[in-house]
Amino acid sequence: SEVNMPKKKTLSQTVRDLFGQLMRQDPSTIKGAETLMLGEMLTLPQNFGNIFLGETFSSYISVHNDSSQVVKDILVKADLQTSSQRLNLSASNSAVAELKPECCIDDVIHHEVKEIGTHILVCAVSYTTQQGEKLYFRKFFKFQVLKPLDVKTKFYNAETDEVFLEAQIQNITTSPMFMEKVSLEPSMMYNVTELNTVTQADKGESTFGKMSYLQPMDTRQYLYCLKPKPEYAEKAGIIKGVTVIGKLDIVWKTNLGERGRLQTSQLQRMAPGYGDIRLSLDLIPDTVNLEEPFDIICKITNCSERTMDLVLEMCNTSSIHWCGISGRQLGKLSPGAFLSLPLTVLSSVQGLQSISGLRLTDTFLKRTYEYDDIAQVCVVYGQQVESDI
Ligand SMILES: *[C@@H]1O[C@H](CO)[C@@H](O)[C@H](O)[C@H]1NC(C)=O
Ligand SMILES: *[C@@H]1O[C@H](CO)[C@@H](O)[C@H](O)[C@H]1NC(C)=O
Ligand SMILES: *[C@@H]1O[C@H](CO)[C@@H](O)[C@H](O)[C@H]1NC(C)=O
Ligand SMILES: *[C@@H]1O[C@H](CO)[C@@H](O)[C@H](O)[C@H]1NC(C)=O
Ligand SMILES: *[C@@H]1O[C@H](CO)[C@@H](O)[C@H](O)[C@H]1NC(C)=O
Ligand SMILES: CC(=O)N[C@H]1CO[C@H](CO)[C@@H](O)[C@@H]1O
Repeated sequence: SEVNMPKKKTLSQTVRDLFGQLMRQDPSTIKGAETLMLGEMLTLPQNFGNIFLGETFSSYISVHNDSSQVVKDILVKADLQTSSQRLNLSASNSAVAELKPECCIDDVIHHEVKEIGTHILVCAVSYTTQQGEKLYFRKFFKFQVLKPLDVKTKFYNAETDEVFLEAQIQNITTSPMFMEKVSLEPSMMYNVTELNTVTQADKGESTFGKMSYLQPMDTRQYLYCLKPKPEYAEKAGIIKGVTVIGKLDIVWKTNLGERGRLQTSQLQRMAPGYGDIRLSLDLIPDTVNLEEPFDIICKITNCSERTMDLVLEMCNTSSIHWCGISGRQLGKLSPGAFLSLPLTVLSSVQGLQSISGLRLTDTFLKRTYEYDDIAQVCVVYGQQVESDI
């Protein structure tokens, strides 16, 4: 008896012609390679080729009677041994009553690979001969599951409560790969905007162009903007510690059109520490005139659990000058509540200037909180700047 191992695909002549034609049109194909690759493909059976994490491993198992005898009670088992577990891939547990000479038992097994490293497909066949002898044999087929992509993520906290997520996805395979989908499924706290199209409005062309191929070892950066949903936005100022942002969902296809899919685990972000009192800017112009006062709106959020009595001081820096009275009392703020404070400021120096020098003092504990580099503004000389903020 014999187990004839996987024939990945059987291609009819028409399909081969069509394939060759498509290969010639495919920009990732090297000239003349279409026949070469087809040749390789048709000799695949002894070799599984590459299998990547997230793809579905499929195999055709055929048990054929090479003998001149009818055999009985044939049981075929297919197990997949990974480094951590043994999986049962058999479709059924029932034995086939008899197998006549030249006949086969056919089975197709599927398994979505979820582990990297060495996998061994173990096919075990037991049967009974006409003489009543119970026989058993096994065949092993070893293959490697490789990691297809390398994913790195970075978070950027905006001055508003928005969070920007940059996902770097690198093709680390040696086979052509077509990126079908890369999306972010946000956690329930956030709404997401994908920033990977040239024009946002019409969800137009991808920033990566029409071709969704990754060049060798190339990395692509996908960008997402996450906004806390209204019901969470108020609390955003007082969220402390780790928050769940969401997970990335990546779908690709390899050269035979097999689809692979990977989801990252929940991405987590350490919320920036705001201390007891958070000061952020709600409104600030981009560009202002030199030595001309401009208005900003500060937002002061109570992130504390204790009673405070706050006094606002405004300290001039070498370039930033605060207009108005320093040392003013701010009213009462319940926990999580915020206060909008319009302030006027001017810059005596040109260029990109940091808004700095705000001090909040808690008169109970006599503790002063310093707020420097809150935001930046571009200061220009003599030009008429539109002062809509
Ligand atoms: C393997 O799975 C099949 C289908 O779910 C089941 O019928 C069979 O009993 C299982 N075999 C073993 C050894 O668990
Ligand atoms: C966020 O998503 C919810 C639905 O999940 C929607 O009702 C709401 O308008 C969205 N908010 C923004 C700012 O897009
Ligand atoms: C992916 O990268 C490998 C080398 O790292 C390269 O050989 C292969 O062609 C790349 N795939 C695509 C679709 O660019
Ligand atoms: C912030 O909230 C706490 C808790 O209620 C309160 O005791 C404290 O006075 C508030 N701080 C300010 C500055 O209003
Ligand atoms: C800060 O600068 C402004 C504008 O030049 C000026 O009116 C104010 O007196 C300065 N404050 C201090 C404390 O020097
Ligand atoms: C009786 C009969 O045809 N037996 C066949 C079982 O299969 C082997 C291999 O194909 C043949 O050689 C036998 O003749």
